[in-house]
Amino acid sequence: MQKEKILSLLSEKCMQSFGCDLDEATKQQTYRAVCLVVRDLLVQTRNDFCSRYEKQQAKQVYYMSMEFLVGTSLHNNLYNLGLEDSFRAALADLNVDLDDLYEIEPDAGLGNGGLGRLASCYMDAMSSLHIPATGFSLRYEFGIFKQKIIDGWQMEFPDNWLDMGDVWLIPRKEDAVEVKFGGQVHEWMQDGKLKIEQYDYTPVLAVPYDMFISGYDSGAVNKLVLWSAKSPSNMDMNAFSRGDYVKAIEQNAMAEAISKVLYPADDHVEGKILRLKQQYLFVSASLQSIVKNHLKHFDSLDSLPQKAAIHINDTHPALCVPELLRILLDDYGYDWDRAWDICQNTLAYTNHTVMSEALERWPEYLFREQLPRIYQLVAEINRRLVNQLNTVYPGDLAKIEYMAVIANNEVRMANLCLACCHKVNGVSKLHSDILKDSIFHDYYHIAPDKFTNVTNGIAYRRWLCQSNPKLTEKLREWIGDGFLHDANALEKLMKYYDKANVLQDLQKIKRYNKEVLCNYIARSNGINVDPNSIFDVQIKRLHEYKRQLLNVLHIMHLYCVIKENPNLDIPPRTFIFAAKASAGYFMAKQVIRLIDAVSKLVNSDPAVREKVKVVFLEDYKVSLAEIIIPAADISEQISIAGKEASGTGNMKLMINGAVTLGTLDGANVEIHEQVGDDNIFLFGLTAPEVEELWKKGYNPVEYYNGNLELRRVIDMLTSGVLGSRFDEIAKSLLTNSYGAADAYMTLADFDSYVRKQEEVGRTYLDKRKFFNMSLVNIAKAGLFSADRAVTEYADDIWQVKGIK
Ligand code: 26V
Repeated sequence: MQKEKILSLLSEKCMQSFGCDLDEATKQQTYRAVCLVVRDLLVQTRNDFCSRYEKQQAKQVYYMSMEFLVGTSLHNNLYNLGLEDSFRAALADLNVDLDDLYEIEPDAGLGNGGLGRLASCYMDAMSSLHIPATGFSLRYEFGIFKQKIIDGWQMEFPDNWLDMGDVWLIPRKEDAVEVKFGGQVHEWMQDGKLKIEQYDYTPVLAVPYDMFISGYDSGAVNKLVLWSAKSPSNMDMNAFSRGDYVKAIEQNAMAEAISKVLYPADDHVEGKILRLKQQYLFVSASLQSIVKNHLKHFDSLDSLPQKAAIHINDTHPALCVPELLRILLDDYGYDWDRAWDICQNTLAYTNHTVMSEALERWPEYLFREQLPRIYQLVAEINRRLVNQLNTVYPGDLAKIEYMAVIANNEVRMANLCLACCHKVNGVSKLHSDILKDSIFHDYYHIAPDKFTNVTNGIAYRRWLCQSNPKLTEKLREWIGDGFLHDANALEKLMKYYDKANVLQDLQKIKRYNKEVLCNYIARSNGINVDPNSIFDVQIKRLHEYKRQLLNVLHIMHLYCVIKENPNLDIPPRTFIFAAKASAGYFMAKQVIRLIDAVSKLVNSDPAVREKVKVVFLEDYKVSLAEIIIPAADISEQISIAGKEASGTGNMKLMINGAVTLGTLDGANVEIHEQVGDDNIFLFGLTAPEVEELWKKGYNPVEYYNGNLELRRVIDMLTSGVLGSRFDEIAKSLLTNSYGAADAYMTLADFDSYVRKQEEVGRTYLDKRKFFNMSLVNIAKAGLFSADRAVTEYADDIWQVKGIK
């Protein structure tokens, strides 16, 4: 597109939206005008795409997820449309730097971490692969909280993203649907058929907002539909007496509270009514709209499984099972067997965690009270399931109870999905094996064909091409443009494995990206960091199983070693952390406080700070990850083996040339398979060894007593040298007061980790060797593209095809 054309579109938009000329517009107005012009372009492409797939009566994917961690959209859309250069040039005429506009855009932080970002990566990939897809979620007014660290403590502040982020959303008020909460169920017979009606319920309106999702160099534009809760406005407020008026306003606020805020936790089920309401609102509204759309094009719901693949992203949308059943039975008069058959063949479920405290369960009374009709259906599903299990496992009450959907006064969402969906998958080989061998073993036994694996993938055009333009430019020079469409083509880089000039260029690019990050760190933390030091990066949610603590204990160990021997010859290191903790997660917040204390100790000690620096970057989010990742040398993936379902940060770091320092957990296993022993730093117990050690009886105190280096750092926690004491952390490692001591085996893996870190240091001294490793990591990262992952879902689970 010519820049003149762009300028005229921008002028028109500016006048239309703000009543001013483009050259008088503020930066914010220019930003909005640019977004609106881009949005119009997406609308046109989308219309063409829709008419093509509708004509072909193509099957569609409906991706249901409570979270989509979209991040920013302007850069991504311009890049995908191939319009970045022309917009940059047009804006330059107005003395506007496109990069300044990028900075204005807030992240759409509608997710907590890996699960939400994965959903967004998959939407991008489906658009790039021309697969017709709609994502469904909630339009949270407040996304994931903004994090500040004050005196070492994490503080949470509201994220008012809609202020500027609303430009990408198109409301469709006319398509609002009603969702019913509470009340009673009335059942009666009519013409020999059971009739059902819910009465005295509280209605809430769900209003859809569309966000368009572009694909790379693709004629396909899909959309994300975000539901916003509204109180039905058909009550005449003025007609109420004063008391009722206040009550009406109160009800208004209660209805609208449903989509107010994203739950900022990914670690612990709390059984809060509001979260159940969020889930039902978005599930019910989405299914109503899917059904309506289907009936616009086909004459009955019999063909739903042939035309719609509904995907349940973790258990959060598991209410899809009873809600689809309800629609088929109550609204369309299907009998149970036929309705169940349609549900089974339409629905599929992905599990994203084995942590039992994160597997969703609802108190039965609360579920029944809020969703009376849905409860009846879940109870009937459970009754039939238990009958069936009684024939497979006669008399094995313990097993049947373990597999039941309702037991111990709780409704278990994972079992609901397992009982119904035609496919269930884990997100890495190891994780899928653990599902089959352990947590879902009994379901695997009765339906082995249901279970499959799809190893996660990333939208690498965002994580490599957009966030690391220098590396991308060089890759195009070295291996051509093929990798822009096909990530496997990155493998061509292998032919330069030992080419000195290529390795030097890789080093220069890394150095450049490190300088960019240094500037960011100087601005945000006021710390000067040496871009020649090793950038050792651990960025992810803060969770005990991810073991940020192991990383910190090693830094404390380094501190001691340097204090002991100030002339120690080691390459300088910068340890970089970024992580949000769930607001109510005490231990996680203690670990942040510890990182903060260690960074103060280390960075202020003249004998140490030349060799080691520690930086905690506040407010980790997609757009911050995009700055950190291109600058990383070492990717810390150090969870206790068996607990990290996959990880996707590991993939983003790898494709940017960082070398993994990790355990054999999640997708690290496949990363290891790709790069081989020589291009990864592996340490620690394997998943079977962890199991074995639990069985044998794990006693962290033995490690503490048997390892002087370890003992020294654990003692530092309680000695006061860190400025304050960290008694709770020490206690959680050594004593059995709540749960097992050192439940994540940090002490067991400490020595192995420290020795591997020493090897990392030695290796880095040989730059050529290190950048050999870095090159192999980039070259072998193609497997982890979301295009590959989505293609596997499309072929094996959804049975959908891209549109020609
Ligand atoms: C769980 C819960 C529990 C109740 C409170 C709210 C809430 C919100 C989210 C979750 C899901 C946690 C699961 C999760 O995020 N898993 C991550 O999924 C990534 C994508 O598959 C994967 O790479 C990570 O290893 C996995 O931890």
